[in-house]
Amino acid sequence: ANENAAVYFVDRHVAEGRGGNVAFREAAGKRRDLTYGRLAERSDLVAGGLERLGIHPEQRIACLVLDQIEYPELFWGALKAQVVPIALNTLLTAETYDFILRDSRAVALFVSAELYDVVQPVLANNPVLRQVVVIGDTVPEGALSWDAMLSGASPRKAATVGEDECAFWLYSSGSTGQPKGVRHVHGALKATADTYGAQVLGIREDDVVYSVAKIFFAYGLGNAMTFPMSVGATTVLFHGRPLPEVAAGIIRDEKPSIFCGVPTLYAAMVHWLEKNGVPEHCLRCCISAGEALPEEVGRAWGKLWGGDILDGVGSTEMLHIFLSNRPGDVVYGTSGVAVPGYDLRCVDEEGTEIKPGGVGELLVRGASAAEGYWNKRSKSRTTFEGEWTRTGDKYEITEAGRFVYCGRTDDMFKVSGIWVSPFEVEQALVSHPGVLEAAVVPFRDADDLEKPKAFVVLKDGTEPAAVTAELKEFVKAKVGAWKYPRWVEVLDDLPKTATGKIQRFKLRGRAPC
Ligand code: 3SK
Repeated sequence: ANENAAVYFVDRHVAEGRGGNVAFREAAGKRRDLTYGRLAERSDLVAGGLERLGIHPEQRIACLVLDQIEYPELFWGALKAQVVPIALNTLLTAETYDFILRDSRAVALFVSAELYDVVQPVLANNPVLRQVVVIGDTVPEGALSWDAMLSGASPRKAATVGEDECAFWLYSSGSTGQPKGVRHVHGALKATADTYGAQVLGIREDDVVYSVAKIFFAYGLGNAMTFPMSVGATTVLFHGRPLPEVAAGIIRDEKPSIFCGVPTLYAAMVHWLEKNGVPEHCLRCCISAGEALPEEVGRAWGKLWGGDILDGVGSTEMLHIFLSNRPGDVVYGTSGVAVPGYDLRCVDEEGTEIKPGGVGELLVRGASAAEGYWNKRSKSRTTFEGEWTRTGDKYEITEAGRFVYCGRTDDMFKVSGIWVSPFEVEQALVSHPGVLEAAVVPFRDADDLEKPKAFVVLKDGTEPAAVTAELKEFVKAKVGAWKYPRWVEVLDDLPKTATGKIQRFKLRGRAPC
C-alpha cells in the first residue's frame, strides 16, 4: 500500500465519500472555503506544478506561508510529489531566514505576499535557491506567482512512499543557539492523529477546530491540519495575531467545537472576558500546550466557560503532545499522564530512573519521534537515544503517577544549595491578582551568589510601585523563604518563542534595576 501521508489525510476522504466536507474555512481576508474534494484536486495540481518547475523528489522547499487555504494545498501537494516542505515560522527576522534557507539548502521558497518584504533582502545571494513563488495578489518582479505556477500544470497523483520516508521538516527554535532542522517521516503524522488526536481529543467528523497556534508550528500542524484531516472535520484558519478579543470573536462567529490555545493567550482572555463577558459558543474541548498552564488560569477559565482546559506537553521533536490531562481527568498544576501510545520515564544525571516523589529529566518513547536533526550528528545522538527522546524538561512524578513540570534542565538553579525551579516561583507570582505573567532567572548578588530575580507583566490598573514590594512577601509565604525574588522588575512584555515559551535566557544577563 502507498503510505504517503497525503493519501490518508486527503485522498482517502474523497474515496470514502467525504469529498464535499469543508476541510478549511478562512475566518478573515477572502473568507474562502476548501472542501476535501477540491483539496485533493489542488494538491495533485501542486504536485504537477512542482515537477514542472524542475523540483525533484527529496529536494526541500521552504514554506513561509500564512494560515490560508494555499497552505494545505502546498503542504499536501509537496508530499504527493515526494518533495519535502519546510514549514517556516512567519515571525522570524531576515537574518534567521537567511540561516535557515542556507542550512536547509531549500531549492525554492513559497511565500505569502504579505511576508515577502521581510525575506526579500536575503534572497539574491542564496547559492541554492532557484525559485521564489509568491502567494497573493501582488507579485514582485523576478518572482513567480502561485497562479502562474499552477496554470498549465498537469495534476499528478501521490508518489508511492513508505511510512519511514522523510516527509517534511520543522525548524526547532530551541531556547538557545541557532534553529535546528527536525526531520519528520510520513508515518509520524498518522501516529499523532491516532494517539493524541483520537484518544485525548476524541476528534470527530462534525468537529470544527480553531487553533491559535499557526500551522508552521508542530502544535498547530496537528491541531489545525492533521487531527481534523484524520476524520474529515473542519479547521478555521485565521492568519492574524490572536488577541483576546479576536479569539473570542472567532469562537463566537465561527462556532468551533475545539479550541487550541496557549497559556499566555488563555491568561489574557480570562482577563478580557471577566470585563467583557463570555460570548455564545459551541466549545466542547479546550486544550493548551507550549508551556505549563498556571493553575489559576485553568480554574478561572473553567468558571467562565464551564469546561476544563486540557493542559499537555509536546515537542517539535515528538511532533505533538505526548503527556496530557484528559477529559474528565484534569488536575490543574500537573501536566497529566502519558498519552496512550507513548511511554515516559524520568532519569537523574546518571541516567537512573527516578521513583515517584523525585525529580528528573523526562524521556519519551513513541512512533511520532523525528528521525533526527539535519546535519547535527552529535546533537541528534544526545537527543534521540535509540527509541527514547530526551525532552530537556524536568518533571516530578507524584505518588499518584502524574507529572508536574519543574522547568528546563538548564533553567534550574541552586539558592543556598537548594534547587529552585523558576517555574514554581513564576506560578506563585502569577497567582497574585495584580500579575499577568512572570519569568524568573538567577542573578548574582553583591556576594556573587545566585538568587532569584523576577520579571513581571502587570495586569491593567495595577500600580507597579505598590505591587513589587508586596510580591516578595507574597512569594515567600507561598513557596518558601529562600525562593522569593530578591529583585522584581516590571516589563511590558516577556521575551517568548512564537509558541509562547518564555525565553529566560534573554533575561539572564539583565542587571537588577
Ligand atoms: O510545546 C509544546 O508543548 C508542543 C506541543 C505540541 C507540539 C509541539 C510542541 C512544541
